[in-house]
Amino acid sequence: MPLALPIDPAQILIDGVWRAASDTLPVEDPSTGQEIARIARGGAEDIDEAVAAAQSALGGAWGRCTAAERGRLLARLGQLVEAHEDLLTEVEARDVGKPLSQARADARALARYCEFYGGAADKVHGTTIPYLDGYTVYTLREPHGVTGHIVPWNYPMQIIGRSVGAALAMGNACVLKPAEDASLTALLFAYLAQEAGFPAGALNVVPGLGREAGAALSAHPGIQHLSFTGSVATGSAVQIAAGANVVPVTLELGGKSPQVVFADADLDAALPFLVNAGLQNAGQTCSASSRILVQRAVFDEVAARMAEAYGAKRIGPAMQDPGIGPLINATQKARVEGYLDRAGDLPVIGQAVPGDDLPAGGHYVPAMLFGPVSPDHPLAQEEIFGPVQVMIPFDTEDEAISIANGTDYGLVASIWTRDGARQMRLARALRAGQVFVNNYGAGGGVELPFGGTGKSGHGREKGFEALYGFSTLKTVAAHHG
Ligand code: TXE
Repeated sequence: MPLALPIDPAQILIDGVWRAASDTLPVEDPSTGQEIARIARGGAEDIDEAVAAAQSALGGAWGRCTAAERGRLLARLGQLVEAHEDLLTEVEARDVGKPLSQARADARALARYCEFYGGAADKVHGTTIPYLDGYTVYTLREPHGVTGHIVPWNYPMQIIGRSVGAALAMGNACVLKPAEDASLTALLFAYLAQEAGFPAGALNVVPGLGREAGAALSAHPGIQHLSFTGSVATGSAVQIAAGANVVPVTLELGGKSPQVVFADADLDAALPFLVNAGLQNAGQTCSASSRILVQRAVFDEVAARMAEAYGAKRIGPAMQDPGIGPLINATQKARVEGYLDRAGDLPVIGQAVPGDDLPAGGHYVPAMLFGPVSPDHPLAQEEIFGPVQVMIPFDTEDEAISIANGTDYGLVASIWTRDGARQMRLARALRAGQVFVNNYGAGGGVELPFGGTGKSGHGREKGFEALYGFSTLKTVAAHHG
């Protein structure tokens, strides 16, 4: 069934004008494999135009907006997102195969990002600095200028909210390149931004292939900041391209995030987080918890209870709102199946298997829980980005820390224990941008600064911290005698 949209999804938005690109790309529904729309295949010339439009917006109506006016526009945009929640939910479910209730959570998060950054826009202050006699010194937080945003397909609405929302709040003009597999809600967001009254050129959207529009944006000399979320390989290429122009880059590159369960933990509280943080969005979550470290005394009990939870999961088309939907595309399916092959004879603790009645063209894979798995096995080291978790036993606190920190990544970690001193020790010892104590936030937390260490990337988005990342600091030293 074709989608009913208020815009032509095959168009790009530059300088407040929707227009066609020279070519288009198909939009596939991952639940069925069927084409449901076409989007623009933007290229280098479109990116040139979008950057030029953003530059002129900074010198025009957008650049003249006060912080309070930017905040009001974002708040209005958040209300429009809220009012269009059903549309955004359905479009996301069809476009990326995300089960309806999970797509709805993303639409709500997008509205909340607009609300949060709308409220924050006029609350970013500079400081005064004591200096030499006869001087007054103060700092100003200023926009970078034109910011580029390369967004992946797994949480389009949330990632647009956290990066474009914060960038607009600080007065940057944005060029957004959504993923070729997930451009529809980005286009709807841009449409709603126009409806909210954002001046032309404040937000420009050019869908297209990563190697074309994405590469052109990351190498563009006219941008002053780039925000990228995606794979390590592409993130590294993007950073190198931006580096040639000395453009700062924020990279969020996923992870292999552990949950560490001690024998004294409240297992009833932990269980839903242990399972859902790994299976949410079919495991295609940067902060998915794909490693479950369990103290040996309770390993069997946790394994049995997780196996039961896996058995209760249903895999199905996104529009039926199952626990687990399809993967985004055939490439991702093949990638995950490759890891399942590499599992070899690893013991299977639990699983959920796609039924025979699912649409043949959908990208469904089984959800698999393996264990005990050695910490150095590829399934315990590499980001799989599918509904696959490994369980790893440990004996001592030191061993748990060493296993938890023993990958190239460092995005999120959690600790499950009732021992307060241990909570504090591990919160410091774990190598991660976010540590949760007796809970886990996969993808959530608009207010919480988020980002990684090691191969998980650098820079922080979300929360108030993002406003510093999307601005630059000027120090003014005035000599008045
Ligand atoms: O990512 P890419 P892919 C990881 C996850 C997944 C793997 C591959 O492990 O299995 O990456 O996914 C754009 N210059 N994550 O291939 O290529 C692309 O158009 C500039 C983790 O989809 O990184 C899209 O908009 N841009 C992750 C974005 O980069 C380029 C989320 C991400 O695509 C480009 C997604 C280029 N040369 C995947 N090539 C997370 N951190 O959550 C592609 N792009």
